[in-house]
Amino acid sequence: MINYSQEKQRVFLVGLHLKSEKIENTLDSLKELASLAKTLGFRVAGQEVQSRSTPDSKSYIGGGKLKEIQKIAGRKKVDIVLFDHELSPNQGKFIESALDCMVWDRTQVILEIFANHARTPESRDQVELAQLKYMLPRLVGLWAHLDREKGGISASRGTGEKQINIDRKLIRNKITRLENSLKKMDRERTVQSKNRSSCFQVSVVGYTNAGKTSLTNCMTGSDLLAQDKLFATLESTTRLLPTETKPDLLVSDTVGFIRNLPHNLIASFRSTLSVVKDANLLLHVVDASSPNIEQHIDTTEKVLKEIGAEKVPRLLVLNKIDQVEEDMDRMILAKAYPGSIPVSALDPEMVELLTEAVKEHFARSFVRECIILPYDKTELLSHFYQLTSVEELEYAEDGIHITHAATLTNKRILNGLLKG
Ligand SMILES: Nc1nc2c(ncn2[C@@H]2O[C@H](COP(=O)(O)OP(=O)(O)O)[C@@H](O)[C@H]2O)c(=O)[nH]1
Ligand SMILES: [Mg+2]
Repeated sequence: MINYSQEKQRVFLVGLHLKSEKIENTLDSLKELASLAKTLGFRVAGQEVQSRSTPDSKSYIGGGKLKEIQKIAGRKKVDIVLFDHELSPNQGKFIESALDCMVWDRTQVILEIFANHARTPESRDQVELAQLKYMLPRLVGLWAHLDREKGGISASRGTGEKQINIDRKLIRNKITRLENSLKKMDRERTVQSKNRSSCFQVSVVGYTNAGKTSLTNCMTGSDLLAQDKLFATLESTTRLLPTETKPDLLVSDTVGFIRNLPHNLIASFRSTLSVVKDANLLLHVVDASSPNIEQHIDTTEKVLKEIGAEKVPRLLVLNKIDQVEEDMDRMILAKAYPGSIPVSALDPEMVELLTEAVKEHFARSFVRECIILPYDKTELLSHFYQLTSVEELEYAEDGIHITHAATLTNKRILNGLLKG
């Protein structure tokens, strides 16, 4: 595979402003595309925005604007033109031949970043699967030159078409292989997560670069990679949050979201994101200092819905509050997002308050009770310590009186053990 990142490609950004939408959204999204491009090591040579009521079915931005961009791209010696939208295969082909230079859409940019950042065999397979699904309908045109070259010789006509069919078959086979291998890894994870089902699972979710990894690190005393970079984390990592009560709390750091996250990518990452769907609590982290806070929250909520996690209880965490300097601004935020928790991942005392809030959330689901453990079942005593917070033990005539607090799930597990 070509490593575009090292070539310091010069890129030019193109956005379409739909007249029914706010221009700020288009500009914010373009700004984000610029950061995505920089994450890939590209140099941004400029940008253009076209306003239309609907995208053009052939050229997306309209033929006139396309000509204009072709001239600018030539003048600025642009290597790749990046469109801030997902282009259909036909649009991509048409625009590329009109501009006479390489054209990428937003999906391709995001896929490339994911490919560069994937570290585990699972995430590499997930990204490759999404890339192949993206490529499959776009093969047409790739081999068209074969037909053009041999166009005059009737016996060879269709060579390109044949090549496309061979490629399609190869890609489909590879897709099946990847899907099977991912299913296998998913089954192994299910076994692992069953082992953890007696614990509380907290998943940290939110927009990319909101500070999810930094917060997870500070809460659990870990040293996961946190960077001022989009999509530094692709894998879900689970860490133990030490508490005085049982069950233990597990905190999972996950991949961040972004607007227009390619659908194929979400589908591929569904198994990694199962820690989100199966969590007992979501910490939805937002960058409180971002002017686009509202849009970031909406995007995250949309993706949560797409992966079936909309019903999981959540706490909204307003991170990077150290960057919100004015008291007035902090007050406005507190009022706009009631129940949210302001925090700075750089301030351990504030993070401690967040940890307390998480524990408090779970404390509400604890039930206190006293159980008599007969002396012929004392081997179960260790399970009480594992699954509940044991508050008092009294060795009486009829057995051990254990006063403890437990969640309903763990009570059910204990009752099963006591009956068995
Ligand atoms: N000022 C400030 N910077 C933060 C805070 N939390 C994270 N960051 C920085 O924001 C960038 C992204 O953080 P990271 O944890 O990787 O974000 P993630 O993509 O959500 O996991 C890093 O450069 C962090 O150092 C915070 O509370 N305050
Ligand atoms: Mg991260």
